[in-house]
Amino acid sequence: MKTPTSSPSPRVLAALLTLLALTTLALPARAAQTRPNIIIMLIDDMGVMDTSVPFLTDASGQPKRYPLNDYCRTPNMERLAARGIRFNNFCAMSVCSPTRISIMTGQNAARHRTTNWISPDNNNAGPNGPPQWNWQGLKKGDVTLPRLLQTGGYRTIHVGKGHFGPRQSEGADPKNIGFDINVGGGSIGAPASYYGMQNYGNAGGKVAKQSPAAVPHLEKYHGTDTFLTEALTLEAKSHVAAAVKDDKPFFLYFAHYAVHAPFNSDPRFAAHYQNSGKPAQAQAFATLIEGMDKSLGDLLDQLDQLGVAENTLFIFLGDNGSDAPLGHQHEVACAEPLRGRKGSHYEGGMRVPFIAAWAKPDANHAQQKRLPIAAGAIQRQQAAVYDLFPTVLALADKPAPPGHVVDGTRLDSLFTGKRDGTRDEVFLMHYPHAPHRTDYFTTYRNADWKVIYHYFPSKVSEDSHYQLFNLATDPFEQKNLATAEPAHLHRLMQGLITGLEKQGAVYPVDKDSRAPLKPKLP
Ligand SMILES: [Ca+2]
Repeated sequence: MKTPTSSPSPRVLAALLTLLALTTLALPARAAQTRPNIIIMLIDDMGVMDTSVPFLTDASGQPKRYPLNDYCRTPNMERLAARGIRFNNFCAMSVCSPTRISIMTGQNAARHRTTNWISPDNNNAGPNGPPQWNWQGLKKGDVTLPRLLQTGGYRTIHVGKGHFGPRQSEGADPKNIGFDINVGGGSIGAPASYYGMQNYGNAGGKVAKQSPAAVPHLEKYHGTDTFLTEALTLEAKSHVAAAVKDDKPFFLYFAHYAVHAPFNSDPRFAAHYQNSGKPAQAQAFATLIEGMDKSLGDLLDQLDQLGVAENTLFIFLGDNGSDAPLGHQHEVACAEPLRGRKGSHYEGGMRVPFIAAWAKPDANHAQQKRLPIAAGAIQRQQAAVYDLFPTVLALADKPAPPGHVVDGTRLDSLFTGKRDGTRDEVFLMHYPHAPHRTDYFTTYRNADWKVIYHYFPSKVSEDSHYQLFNLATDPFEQKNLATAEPAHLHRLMQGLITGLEKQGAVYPVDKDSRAPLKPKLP
């Protein structure tokens, strides 16, 4: 009887050794050093006013401070803004998942059809939402930014909130969409708790019951005083250090759970706001902002220490308008002086901070010559979240496959601080869902003008399908011109309707017949 053995025969061993030698020879020598590293740091529910960096400008284009700029403390954003360019007209979708999938695919939400945040356990189209909307989010075979960078030789690192698909779906695991590493990402859109002493919502120790919104993978911080933002920062730094040690170019998608609700006060920063006179929730929100900013600073310090800052493109942005708990959702309060808040159809719902910088500017560096970025500058031209995809891929020399439609355009020329007259100044935001702060609407911006189409007129829409604003003369949306400017209204509505059709949008449905309700011309 033959004795079973697990050792390979000498012939198999020799073949394996030959294969190993060939594989090693085939690797381009020191390829890693010629590729720039890329970091996208995405802050949840952070609006353009939630920072001490003034983004808005006065009539002459100079930065103008407002009271929120003096309330918030973000010294490391100030540091990053001094190294690069910030945009004051950068648009995101009005809620989480649509923006995140636009960053991953380069497509507008009307096209990828994840037009609402993804509720992990129930299809949240809304009572009259389109049944064909993409609740499932991203799938394994989809063309994504991390997948393309992964096949281009990058180590792709996901740290923080995913929110790309419902529970048990492929998109629930960032590793299914092109990330080599995933720390903290799943289907949840908000953490059960920011506190390590509460195990971030996981059972065990002081927490008896597992929360459906428990943050995964951070067991080593359970039962400690480590705030969630800090735990994720330590993990991000550790994976960046490992990539540099292995001489691998890296793509870090660092999507903080901060500053999304629950508004858990971060004890490290609470004293800074206790005499502010603001409500407790607003003070807690400010501590989440400051903790996020410390994280940014720690990461910048680490890039310096590792000696890779000159070769690292750093993109910082928010995923939708502010959720600061400071006042009424449709008034000038939460994102003052902008009107509205996360989820609403006003600018406060979709205007986000955006900064692009080389982590350490050096005009003579080879990669920085390929993508020059003005330092300390403000870009006032409009851009949006889907523009990141083509910009990053061009820098990484990894074009998207020809069959993949991209709505974004490269930001290279805007990064130099100049105006680009060839660029469309159009932003289409489609939200065919309810319930949220505004239900069932589409907004369309073209240069100075902005129209909002409301599928079901209500008090919020001033009892009309249409609202029209001129953002050049009325940036805070106080004067609805829908009646006074019929020609502009017609032109803008034409653009909105054409845009939705071109992108294959799906529409809310009629209450009775369930037929799709397409927007109507006035
Ligand atoms: Ca969000």
